[in-house]
Amino acid sequence: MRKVIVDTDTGVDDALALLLLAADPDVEILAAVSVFGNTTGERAADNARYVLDTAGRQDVPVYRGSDAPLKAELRLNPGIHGEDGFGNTGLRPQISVPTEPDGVQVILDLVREHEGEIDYIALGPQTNLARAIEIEPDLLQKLRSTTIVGTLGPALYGDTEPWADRRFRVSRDPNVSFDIDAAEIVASRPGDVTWCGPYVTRQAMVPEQFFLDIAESTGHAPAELITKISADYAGFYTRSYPQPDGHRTMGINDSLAVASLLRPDLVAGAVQRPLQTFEDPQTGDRYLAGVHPVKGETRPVHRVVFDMDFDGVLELIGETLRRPLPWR
Ligand SMILES: [Ca+2]
Repeated sequence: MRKVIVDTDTGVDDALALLLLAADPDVEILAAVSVFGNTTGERAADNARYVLDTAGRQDVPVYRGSDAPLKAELRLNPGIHGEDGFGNTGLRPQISVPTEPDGVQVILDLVREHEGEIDYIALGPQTNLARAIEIEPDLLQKLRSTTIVGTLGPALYGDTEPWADRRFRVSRDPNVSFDIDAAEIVASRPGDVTWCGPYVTRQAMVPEQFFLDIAESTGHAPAELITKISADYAGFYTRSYPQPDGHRTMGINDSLAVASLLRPDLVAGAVQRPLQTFEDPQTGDRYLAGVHPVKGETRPVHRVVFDMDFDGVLELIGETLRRPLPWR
């Protein structure tokens, strides 16, 4: 069994990613820990609880992690996942996730207990990881692996302004932008770390109809949950990324990172790079990207994914949502 900690700012694509983990018979989710991002930390925790309950996984514990960035001001954007992270559907679990124990302490305790055995997957800002690293500087080396949704991707040789590269303009990198200080802390530590950012994930647009068809043909609660919470979300994606035939579409960002962990064969391209932050002088936005090593490089090297087998990921999602409950 693969032991996993999932760190989530539970919005729509996080919900789908959580379902992939919850359905996998080879995955033991030791804990889901919330982080602010797509919504408040409080709602992120309750949404994770709701997703796991919907999947019949009441056995998976959810904890409250960080509610704000390390130093930066908390600025949420309700325009994509809604105020509640669930497309303003107002869905909530029967019992809200309590504020205690502190999710970061839970992470530290679990890593101590299962040193070298845990695959950590961060679907939101890297704040929980950074706070845990501040207490346990070798945290990443004590994890079996760390997979993070973030970075602009690997910069090309000689790129000194990655945001000027058209490839990077497909999207911003919300998770890193929310808490660049946390991202820098994580990027500065050695470990088996994989970054899978919007440069990859925004290539994977899925027609909303894909989910509607599965929900309608199976009537399974997890598939129905995704269609319920994604109506506004698909509206945002359809406006932002108009499709040639006008069909409604949506991103599945966090699922790609989960797929890269569960199904490494679906990673079509990745490089080992040190990471560096850049500041866009026009907007003041700061970004993290994998860069070519310099002579006598001393920075730790992490893995940056730049391509995936998107059809394979979609197949994995389809299989998962068509699989009848119970998943345990
Ligand atoms: Ca997320």
